[in-house]
Order: sequence, then C-alpha cells, then structure tokens
Amino acid sequence: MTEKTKLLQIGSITERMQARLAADFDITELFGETDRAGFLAARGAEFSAIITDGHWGVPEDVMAATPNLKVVSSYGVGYDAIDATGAAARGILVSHTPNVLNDEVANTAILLWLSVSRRVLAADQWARSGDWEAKGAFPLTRTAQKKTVGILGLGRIGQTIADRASMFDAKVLYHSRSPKDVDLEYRADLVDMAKDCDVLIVITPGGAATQHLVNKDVLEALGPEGILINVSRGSVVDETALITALQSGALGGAGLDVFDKEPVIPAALKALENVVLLPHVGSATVETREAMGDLTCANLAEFLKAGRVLTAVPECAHLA
Ligand code: NAP
Ligand code: 8YV
Repeated sequence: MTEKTKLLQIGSITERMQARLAADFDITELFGETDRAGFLAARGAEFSAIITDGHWGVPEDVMAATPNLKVVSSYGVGYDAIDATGAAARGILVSHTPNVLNDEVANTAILLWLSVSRRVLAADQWARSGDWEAKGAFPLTRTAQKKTVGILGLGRIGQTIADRASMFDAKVLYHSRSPKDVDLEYRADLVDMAKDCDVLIVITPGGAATQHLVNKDVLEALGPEGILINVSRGSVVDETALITALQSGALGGAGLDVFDKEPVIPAALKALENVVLLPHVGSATVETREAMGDLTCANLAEFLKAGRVLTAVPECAHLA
C-alpha cells in the first residue's frame, strides 16, 4: 500500500472536504497543536501539501518550516494571506477557488446595499419593538432604483455585481488599474469616481497594493448621502477614516462584510446606526461553500494525479 501524502490543515474544513481528502491524504491540523513552534520544527519537513483558507492563508512561520512543500490549496478566492510570489519562486503551486463564488458574493454586496439604503435593521426593530404601534409609520428611506453605482475592482465578482446593479436601472461606473473590455464607464481616478457615485462597492483583492485605497478623500467624495459597501478585504478601507466619516455625517452609510482585524470589529463601528455589519459571510452559503470545497479538494486531487492544479493563482500559473 502506498503511503498517503501528508497534508497540513490550517483553519477549518467541512466534513464533506474531510471525507473527500481522507482516501489520499494523511491530514494533520495545525491548530490542534499546542506547541506550534515545536511542532513545526519537528514535523514541518513531513508536509508536501497544505490546505488553508482566505483568512488564515499560509503564515510565514509555516512557509519557512515546510521545506518540502509542493502545493497549497486555498478554500477561497482571495489569497492576500499567502505569499504567492515567494511560493512560486520555490516552485510551490498555489491554488484558489475563483468563479464558483461570484454569484454569492455579488448577492451579498447587493444585500448590504439594499439593507443600508432601506434601513432594514432599523425597520425590523421598529416592527418588533412596538414602535410601529406607538409611533406610527417608519420614516421614509432611500430607493436603490436608478442610482449611480461605482465598482472598485471590476474583476470576476465586480462584473457580477455590475450585472446585478443593472437590474436596479443603475448607471455603473468602475475603477481598476486598467480599463476592461466592457460596455461600462471607466474612471481612472477613484476620488473622481466617488464624487459621482451614490454607492461605492469595493471588491478588489486585499494586500499591500490595495491597502487603504478607500481613504478619507474617497469617503468625503462619496458624501453625506453616499453609501460604501465593502465585500473585499478590511485592509482596502481605512477603517479609522470610515468611522470618523460615518460619525460626522460626511458619509451617509456603510455595509461591511469585512474588517481590518477580523473577527474584532471596533466598538465605535458597532455603535453606529447607519451601518450594517456582517461577519465575513460573503460566500457563506451551504451551496457555495460546497462548490468552493469541492474545487479546493479537486485541486489537491489533480496535484496528486498530474502534478498540476486546476485553478492556480496568477503568480503560479506558469507552474500549473
Ligand atoms: P479578480 O477577478 O482578480 O478581480 C479583482 C479586480 O480588482 C480586478 O478588476 C483588478 O483590476 C482590480 N484591482 C486589483 N488591484 C487593484 C488596485 N490596486 N487598484 C484598483 N483595482 C485593483 O478577483 P475576484 O475573484 O473578483 O475577487 C476579488 C476579491 O474579493 C478577492 O481577492 C477577495 O479579497 C474578495 N472576496 C471576498 C469575499 C467575502 O467573503 N467577502 C468572497 C470572495 C472574494 P486591475 O488588475 O486592472 O487593477
Ligand atoms: C472566505 C473569501 O470567507 O474567497 C474569499 O476570498 O473571503 C471567502 O470566500 C474565505 O476564504 C475564508 O474561507
């Protein structure tokens, strides 16, 4: 009988994924180890494969302690927590889960936008608390119809959000580093775009290149009636500037699925009435997580079978 491939698991995986991997992989859970440094020093060299997710990625100490690592399969599309360039230089293939979550994350962005503009949480509270009987009708809210929607990052998910926005007769603008071959208005300057938007939806990757792209100037350009939706990474928005803008009324409202230091959300943000906060659940439905999990496992299976992966990150595409 051939020995199973040693797979290091970072973060949690579903039972379905466990079951799919069990036949070919001998799985060790990193977070089950109490002496992490001792474990990595003693056993790091055993592992040729890692399974992780977009949140945990591959921490530097793990990368450094796994000299025989050949493949990393990440359960998520965003891989800012993995040094993909460094991995590629070592010949390590990194895979992720593009496309299978486009619809779900786009739906979450729209859900947040409508929740903020129609003040769904406050209206729910009005209905439950007895305010409806005591005070009468809930105050009027703002429509999502015929607005100007700016998309920051018109990639796979951004394009799906643009499709959804057109259902609300929106005018869609977008900003990214380069214009795309699409029938939408490109804006080379983010502040300039924000000035013209009712809603700004952020869906770039995280990491150093996008750190605090959405800053005080962008938020002020969006303005007192403007709404910011962030379904990308917390790092893309300057959270301190965001809180200040929301507190002062310089920004109208925000719908946030992601935060700077997850799972910690600043108390000042939680105290605000003009925000809707989600605990990073953009892709978190049974159906979409199943598709993501299947692709995560299929990448590992393909590596065992053919020494390549199905959906490599761009930095590793030449190795796949
Ligand atoms: P994608 O197809 O690679 O699209 C990313 C877009 O961002 C591209 O249009 C890119 O265009 C633009 N971009 C990259 N760097 C930029 C910069 N510095 N300034 C302006 N635009 C920039 O990625 P995707 O599959 O749509 O996923 C996007 C991100 O969503 C993921 O990386 C992840 O962080 C996040 N996400 C979050 C959740 C959640 O649960 N909330 C779920 C899935 C994904 P240019 O290269 O032309 O700039
Ligand atoms: C996941 C995500 O929540 O795909 C991403 O980039 O942010 C989410 O779909 C994340 O990968 C943790 O599993």
